[in-house]
Amino acid sequence: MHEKAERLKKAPVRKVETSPEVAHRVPPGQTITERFPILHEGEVPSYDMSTWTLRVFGEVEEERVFTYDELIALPQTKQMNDIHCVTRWTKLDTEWEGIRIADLLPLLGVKPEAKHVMIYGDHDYETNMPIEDFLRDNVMLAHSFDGKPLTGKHGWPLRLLVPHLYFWKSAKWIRGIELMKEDRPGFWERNGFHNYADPFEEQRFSGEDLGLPEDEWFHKEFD
Ligand SMILES: Nc1nc2c(c(=O)[nH]1)N[C@H]1C(S)=C(S)[C@@H](COP(=O)(O)O)O[C@H]1N2
Ligand SMILES: [Mo]
Repeated sequence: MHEKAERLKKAPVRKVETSPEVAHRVPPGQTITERFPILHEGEVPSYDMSTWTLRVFGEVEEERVFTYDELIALPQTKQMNDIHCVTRWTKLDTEWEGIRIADLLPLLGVKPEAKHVMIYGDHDYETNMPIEDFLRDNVMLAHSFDGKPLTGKHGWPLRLLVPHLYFWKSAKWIRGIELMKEDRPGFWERNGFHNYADPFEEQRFSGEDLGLPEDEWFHKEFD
């Protein structure tokens, strides 16, 4: 098992009071933060936007390679939602703008055989989910946070946003979307983390029962 999953299981939980008005929005075992912690593997990538592309392929009628300008020309949506990281922080009322997956995918013609998706982000990041989750109303390719373009550390130029699953499913620096007949585990899903990852069900880990994750995010870089 990946050492991150092992470490999280053994660590203590930081207890912070949650006010009663928002308690129903905070999944079990989570702590609210005003910060925006930064978590990823590897270096923040840099891009030449004249050559940057997003490839959508697999079980679609017509595969497409989108430039950034083509995506920005599509209908844009603003939304507010909460986000929940498996390292136990929850951030309420985060504001995003981008292109809804439900507006994008129909342009290619999704084949009925498409049941799952694999998301590809730099560098070699992969994460998977069922297609009905991917097509939910508030799942988007986000380019802005809090009214401003995403910072490099948070996924500029484009990241996935999947509010109803733990935040590792929200791949930063997204470059590809594969529609698949069969499910396949992504990076963290192969390394001790849950395949589906519903925060309200506390689906943190695969295999054994839940341990007590640490509050390691508290010491991470944030903005
Ligand atoms: N490409 C890529 N996307 C990624 C990751 C990564 O390592 N690479 N880490 C994931 C994890 S584990 C989390 S918790 C969130 C963190 O996003 P943030 O840094 O904007 O808070 O990004 C997710 N997306
Ligand atoms: Mo994470």
